[in-house]
Amino acid sequence: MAKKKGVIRAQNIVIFGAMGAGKSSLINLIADQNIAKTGSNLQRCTLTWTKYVLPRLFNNELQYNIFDTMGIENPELELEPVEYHRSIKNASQLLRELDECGGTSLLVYCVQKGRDGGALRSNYQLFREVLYQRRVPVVMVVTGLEDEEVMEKWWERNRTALEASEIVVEGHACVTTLKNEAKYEASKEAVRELIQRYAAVMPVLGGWKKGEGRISAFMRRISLRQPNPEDKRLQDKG
Ligand SMILES: Nc1nc2c(ncn2[C@@H]2O[C@H](COP(=O)(O)OP(=O)(O)OP(=O)(O)O)[C@@H](O)[C@H]2O)c(=O)[nH]1
Ligand SMILES: [Mg+2]
Repeated sequence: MAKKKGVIRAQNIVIFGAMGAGKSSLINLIADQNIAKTGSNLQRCTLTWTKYVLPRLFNNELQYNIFDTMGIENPELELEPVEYHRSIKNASQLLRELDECGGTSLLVYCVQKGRDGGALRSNYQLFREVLYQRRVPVVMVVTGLEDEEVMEKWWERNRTALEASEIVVEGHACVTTLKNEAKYEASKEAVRELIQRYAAVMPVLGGWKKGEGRISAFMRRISLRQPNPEDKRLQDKG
């Protein structure tokens, strides 16, 4: 089929995870430049997002749009009604924007060593199951591993706990995002490879209109319930 002139083909990638997990640092690692603001951000999580456009990430004609999102930190704590409604509205706007950009190719779950906020499963469920009903591939990137002799060991120690929490991902990378670390280049390559390998060639539409009902049902469910016993603690605390 002939290419339409002037149309930029793009892949949309959504980074999600708890507050402070290293999502923005991960975007800087992928881009190999400081484009996303990092550091403590005291805003409450109401599912807002920032879109970063990377026109030439790989040696191909695709543009990569990376969406840096703010997930739900403590879903077990009751959300203020105004935050609850804002979260639902923001999530459906995110879906709408992703649909308008052509659909989503990959979900990247960002987790940081030693920071288990207890929302591990809820964040996964929200993005993987509620927004996309398991139709978009999901991978995990674990940050903060510069002190591990072999970063991959984190995965070996924690994979059982993740599986017990029913967090299943297609692929993973164990990394550090810190530029002055010796493992920085290897981390960048590992994450870039993960994106190339797992991003769906056919992007998936979230159906934002239908999405609103699903999102509000999920938010209602998590704001009413006690901590999820299936949300297993990761072994790493260091
Ligand atoms: N040691 C270490 N610190 C990291 C790493 N990645 C991120 N950090 C630090 O973790 C903190 C949070 O990183 P951010 O990238 O801002 O995390 P975020 O998920 O975007 O945070 P919010 O946007 O607030 O949800 C910062 O102080 C980062 O410097 C890493 O690989 N190693
Ligand atoms: Mg951030």
